[in-house]
Amino acid sequence: MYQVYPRSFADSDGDGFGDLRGIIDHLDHIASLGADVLWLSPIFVSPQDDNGYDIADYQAIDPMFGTLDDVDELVDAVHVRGMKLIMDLVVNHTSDEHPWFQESRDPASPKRDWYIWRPEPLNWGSFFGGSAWEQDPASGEYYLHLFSRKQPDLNWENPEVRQAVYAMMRWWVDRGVDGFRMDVINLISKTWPLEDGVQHPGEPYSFEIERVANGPRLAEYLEEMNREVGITERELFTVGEMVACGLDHAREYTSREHDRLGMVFTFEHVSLDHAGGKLSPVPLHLPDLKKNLARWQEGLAGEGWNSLYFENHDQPRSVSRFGDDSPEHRVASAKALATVLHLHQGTPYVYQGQEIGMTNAGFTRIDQYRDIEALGMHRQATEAGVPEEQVLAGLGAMGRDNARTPIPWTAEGGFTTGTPWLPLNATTASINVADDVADPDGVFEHYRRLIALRHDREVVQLGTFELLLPDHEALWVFTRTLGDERLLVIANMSSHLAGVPMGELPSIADAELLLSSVHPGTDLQTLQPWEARVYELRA
Ligand code: ISL
Repeated sequence: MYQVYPRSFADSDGDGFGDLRGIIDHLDHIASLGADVLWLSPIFVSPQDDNGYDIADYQAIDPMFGTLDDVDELVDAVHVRGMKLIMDLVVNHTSDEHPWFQESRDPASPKRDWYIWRPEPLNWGSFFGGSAWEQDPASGEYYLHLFSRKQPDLNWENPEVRQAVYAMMRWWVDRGVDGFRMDVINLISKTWPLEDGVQHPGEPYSFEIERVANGPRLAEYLEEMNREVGITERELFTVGEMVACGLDHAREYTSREHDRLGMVFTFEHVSLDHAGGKLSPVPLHLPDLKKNLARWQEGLAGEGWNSLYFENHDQPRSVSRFGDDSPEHRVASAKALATVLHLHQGTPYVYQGQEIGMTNAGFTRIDQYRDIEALGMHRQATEAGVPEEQVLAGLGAMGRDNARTPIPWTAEGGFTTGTPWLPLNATTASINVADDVADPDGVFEHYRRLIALRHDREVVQLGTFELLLPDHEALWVFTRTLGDERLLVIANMSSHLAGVPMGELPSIADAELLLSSVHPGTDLQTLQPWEARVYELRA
């Protein structure tokens, strides 16, 4: 899967925002990587309060991105290249500017019940800071918005809402799209009756995610959606973004026994380094990450399907977060991270720019940020007395704009002829698509080989997984086994040399080296910084 975040991908008309024509012009970049599916973040009409995750018309394209004709052309261009195209389905909430919500504001309207209204607010906090309940002057009542106040939650209890969503999905499928990435889909069923949550002393709101996630009717809604849209029947691709989703939920919603979701997209592994809150990141303890992924590998084996990702438009750049983004180690660490991730079982996701090892934005002032989450967190934390340097350090490490800077196509930029909506990275002269793609030892070429290996070898797709040396602080070692095929993956996830305890690993005598992240030495006694190797072991 290759994810495109359209506003930052490629600008064809010089307005500073990426657009559909820009994607069409650069499709060969994605195809040459070997991607099978392209996921487009939202391109629909939107006030852009949350960069398009606040939709005012599901069946029209925001003029900043282009037209429906451009979408039709993109669908064809994707299909001609043997790929599939999936759309972002954002139906936990709409924009407050959606006509459905505008009608709903009138208590006498038949659409009043399409959203969630109460005479008095509950004590719930929203994901973006502040209360999750907003008073509407039209009636004096409060509506629920789990995200910004411009993202009112739809009331999925109402069958008309569900049918309207399914009709919209069918319309897109008839237009040629191959499936959907479903935004926070496990929030659509709430636990009724809605009640105040437990509030911790000193905290302005309650944040009990279990009141709003994985509600009692979720399975029913997903099965109904599957039936009504013909998801299984038409072999459509679905991935459900699931916050607060553990292994049990993942199994429940992706097991082949039911027609619910094709796969989940989960968060445990990207929460390990900010357990105390996104603004207080702690250094990653490698064994935690290895063991977490291993637990999901074992827990879903034969019983569900997971997405494999280190980056998307909500996460910082992985080479800055889990790797080493210094000039000396950036390329090798990007390749080592790619190697371990792509050799797990599941569907690997490459987020635009990851394939050339892009780094974090490097912002140091709040006026450089555009993201509603970053601005909200900054306001809330500084009001609560957190020193500004601390807030900026947190955002610098974890803020969502880190991954939203425009793609540097060339050393000069090449994203737009105008002024980009968010500055390009200061490193563009040295980290850009043209230079990386031309380098046979570049990050792109390494991703291309990993993807080719997965396409060629069933053991990568389906082999069972075993983590070795789970507590080792620098080495990430595992095997994949299918019948008599067996792969050994061994990576030094540190910026120093690492000795390998050969006696504790399967013998690599006669093994074939399939891939490595740096030019390998002759033996395996000592690995270079960020050296990752994939061996095929003899049975
Ligand atoms: O990134 C996050 C984890 O801290 C959350 O901010 C994020 O909002 C959450 O993971 C859900 O994400 C999805 O829904 C949001 C939208 O802002 C995100 O971009 C989207 O991926 C609301 O639609």
